[in-house]
Amino acid sequence: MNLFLIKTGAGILLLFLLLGMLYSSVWQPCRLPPGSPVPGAAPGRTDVQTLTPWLAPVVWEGTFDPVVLDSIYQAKNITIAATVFAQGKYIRFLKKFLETMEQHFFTGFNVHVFVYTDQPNEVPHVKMASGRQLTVKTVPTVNRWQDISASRMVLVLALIEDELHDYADFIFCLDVDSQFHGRWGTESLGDLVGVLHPGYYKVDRSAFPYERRPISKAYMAPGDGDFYYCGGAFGGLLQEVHRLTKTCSTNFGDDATKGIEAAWQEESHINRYLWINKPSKVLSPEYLWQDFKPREPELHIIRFSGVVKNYAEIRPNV
Ligand code: UD2
Repeated sequence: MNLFLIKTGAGILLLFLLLGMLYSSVWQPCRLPPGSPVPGAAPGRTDVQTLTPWLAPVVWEGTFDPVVLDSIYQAKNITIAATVFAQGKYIRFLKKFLETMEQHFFTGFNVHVFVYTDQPNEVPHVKMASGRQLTVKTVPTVNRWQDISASRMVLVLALIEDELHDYADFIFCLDVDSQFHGRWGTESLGDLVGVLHPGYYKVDRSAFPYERRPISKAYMAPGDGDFYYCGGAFGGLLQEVHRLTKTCSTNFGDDATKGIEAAWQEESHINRYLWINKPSKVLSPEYLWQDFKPREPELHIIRFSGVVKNYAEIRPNV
């Protein structure tokens, strides 16, 4: 009897051993050995900061796989809105902006561009691919460039509230005196997205041109701040950009009632906002370079860049 039990036990043990061996021989090839890259993984970068201290990615060429990202967002059938202001002599920049945007900005996705101008008849006709459209918004002529730059917040806020909330998912607000040179796509999407200013990403924080007067709502005390973000490009989810534009336009208005204007108008308010409300994604200066700057070695691609301009000639005031 005892011998029978021993034999049965050994038989069951052998059966389990055999099943275990069969399982591992069948499934082992499907497991990734330790350290294996995820399919489609980008090589990554070690020469630049690719993660903020609050764990937001800093997007540089080589840190993402565009094919993987596009397939994720294509399945969601998203719509991206973009705003651009072309008032006064800045209308001259619009054609190249729109033409290059068509080539590089979210190609293959639903895009709705809103052009704000005081010269609607001068808006160039640029052929757009299916799923992409342009709407012209006529605004009054303004005679101070500072007011044009700053009024964008109020108008973008109104656009989100009045028109976009029904159908757009993300929005980007961009300067018109710029051109696209390379892909600007789904890798840039995030809840709240700021772009590192090309003039300050290698500069000590103490030299950032934040608003330093405590009376201003854009005030940044010495030691405050993470990065210096540019005013010429920012974006994110509709509801996040709604919060940003609402806060910044209210703060800008509060400053105006006290008779002050922040050092860099809405850019100063954006910087204060993004210090308190950390962006979930930070775009490298690839996403807003400046043509007058020599190219730096860490810049493997320039996606969007401000053209060289003569301020004295194009601005309505000095
Ligand atoms: C910086 C910022 C800009 C804004 C400004 C502070 C970048 C690259 N640029 O650029 O976004 O924060 O500082 O106010 O970060 N505009 C017109 N007509 C005008 C003047 C301005 O349409 O007569 C619009 C246009 O879309 C232009 C934008 O306002 O791109 C910003 O004006 P800017 O380019 O003169 O500002 P700038 O170069 O000082």
